[in-house]
Amino acid sequence: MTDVKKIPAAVAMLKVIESYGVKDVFGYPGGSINSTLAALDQEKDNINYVQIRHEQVGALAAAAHAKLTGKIGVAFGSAGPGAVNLLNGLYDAKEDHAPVLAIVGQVGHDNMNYNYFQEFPETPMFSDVSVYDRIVMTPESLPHVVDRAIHEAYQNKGVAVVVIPNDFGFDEIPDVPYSSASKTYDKPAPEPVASDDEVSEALKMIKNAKRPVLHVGRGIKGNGDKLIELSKKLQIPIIMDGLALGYVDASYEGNLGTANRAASKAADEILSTADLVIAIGGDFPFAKSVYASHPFAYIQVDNSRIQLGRHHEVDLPIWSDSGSFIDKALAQSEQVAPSPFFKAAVADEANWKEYINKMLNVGSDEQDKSNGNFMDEFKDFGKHLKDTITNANSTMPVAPIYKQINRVADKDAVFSIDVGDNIINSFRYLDIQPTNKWVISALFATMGSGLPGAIAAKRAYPDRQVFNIAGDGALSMVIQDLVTLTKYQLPVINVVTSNEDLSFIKGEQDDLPMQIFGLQLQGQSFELIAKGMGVDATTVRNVSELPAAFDKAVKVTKAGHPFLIDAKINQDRGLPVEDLVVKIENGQVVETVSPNYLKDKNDNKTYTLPDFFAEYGGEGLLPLKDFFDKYDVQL
Ligand SMILES: Cc1ncc(C[n+]2csc(CCOP(=O)(O)OP(=O)(O)O)c2C)c(N)n1
Ligand SMILES: [Mg+2]
Repeated sequence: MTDVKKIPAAVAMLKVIESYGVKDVFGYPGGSINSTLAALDQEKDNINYVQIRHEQVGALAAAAHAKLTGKIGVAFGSAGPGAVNLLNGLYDAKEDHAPVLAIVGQVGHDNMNYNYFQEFPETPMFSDVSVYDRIVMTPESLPHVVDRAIHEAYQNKGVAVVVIPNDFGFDEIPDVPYSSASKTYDKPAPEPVASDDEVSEALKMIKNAKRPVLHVGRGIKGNGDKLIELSKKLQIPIIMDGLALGYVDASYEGNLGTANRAASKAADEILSTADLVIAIGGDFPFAKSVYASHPFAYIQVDNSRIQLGRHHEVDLPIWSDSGSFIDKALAQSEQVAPSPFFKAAVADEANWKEYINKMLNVGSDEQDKSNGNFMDEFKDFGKHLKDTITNANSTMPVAPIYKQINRVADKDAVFSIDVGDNIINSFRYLDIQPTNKWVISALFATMGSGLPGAIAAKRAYPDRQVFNIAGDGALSMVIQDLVTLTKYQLPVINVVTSNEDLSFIKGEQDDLPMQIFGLQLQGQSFELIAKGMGVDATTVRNVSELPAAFDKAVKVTKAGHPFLIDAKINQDRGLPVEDLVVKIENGQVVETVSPNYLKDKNDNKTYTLPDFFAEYGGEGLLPLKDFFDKYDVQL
């Protein structure tokens, strides 16, 4: 018998990972993960080690990679603190059902269970976050366990954790083929299909409804055009969950955008008056709020059985993929006559879009007030500290920044959007088309996800333009990884909306029985920080300076280098559509501003809806009733 060639077990592990098409592994070294690093060195022609500066960034990048590409993301960290730091990103993957493999270091097997330095039982720590969580027991089983882990992460849409006693990774094992699921894991499973009877029952309910609404989530991916066809044919307005953004053409007049807080006024208003909601393929994390206004009938279509009935009592649950449900609904229905409710919804949304357009263009006619290069001004650090580093009462509104992003964004740009007001603002102002890709920490909603998402995006799509759009609080949480953009020359356009505030939380505190507390952030110059890390940058304080800053960002990034724009913006709250309360009483629409919002207004004047809109520059916005009256909507 010929001798079988032997290779280190960690190299065998990497060969398994490579067989699934993985190109990048995000991680950070430590004593207990050295055997994996040695293997990454040995395999460097076949797989890339991407060194991030904090394990949470690696895990968030792996999660973002999985969300953007649909393919497994891989992150690693060492035992103890490295493992703990991974958790934030792994929870993000768990919550957004992203397949991620986490390779976690452990002390050598002969030191385990002796309370050795940095040793502690890791599997219990990862048990909640994972769909698969194993410690490797022999060097020979390492490739097998990793193969299973990847397969489980894909099948169960979550995090698989493999803890490796460090010495096992160095041990030589026979270089033999091992059973691998890499050839079969991505074969599509048959999709459930709605029956003809279920579809005709749904169509009957729609026919009997006066105010039906389509509420769609990310399950609509790939079927946005069909949905629009159905919306036109049956005269039903579309409301989206945030994750459906980009999947349904935003310029279609019957697409009202998203509901809840990061929302369009029309979406919230119209949903509050629906007598039938047809929900398709969504997780709807805010169902408890957005469905609370009043009773309505509910049809739910989902390709995952476990989702059915999760958000609302279901009158008609349909276990089906969205495309085949819509195909059948189109085939089995007739064109419906123009409906007053649909017309009113379209007009309401058009009115909102006019407002959005107005906000995007605020200050466009401003003269350029820039006074030279910021770095030139920065000669006397102490003297200029207040004026040049902080936003020093900046009055620049946020919306014109999005106008610039929309202006310079390539058709297939990738947007990584961090948590904070930028979620609300990007849902309202960012032009996300089906040709774009975008990523957020949706359900876990962790601050600091923007930069890791941009790193992952640029690694996965080197030829596409990538934006990281982050608040000052959010970027600060992962700011050390700006240097990762330099290290790997990842030409990301970073846009920081610096308001020296945790504005998203301020909006919440504003509506609570409390003073605003604990939210003010110390100002800092992101331009200087970025430059200190090798990322070219500029500071912008006026709308008139924005076009030049964005032109420069495009120029620098097209030349292959990262860029950062520190946009010093004001602290204004965006129009809080969530404070509008719409009810139907005695056959009339009654729309008011929530008492939580009004509590601070202790003047005795009556406060009307136009007063509310005007506070946010929305003088042209009209109450829902105007549209219902105009089109004679029956209630
Ligand atoms: C890790 C983490 N900590 C706290 C929060 C709660 N939180 C959500 S948004 C937000 C404020 C974000 O501030 P910033 O990034 O400055 O954006 P802004 O809202 O000011 O535009 C906070 C504190 C969170 N989501 N994630
Ligand atoms: Mg902020």
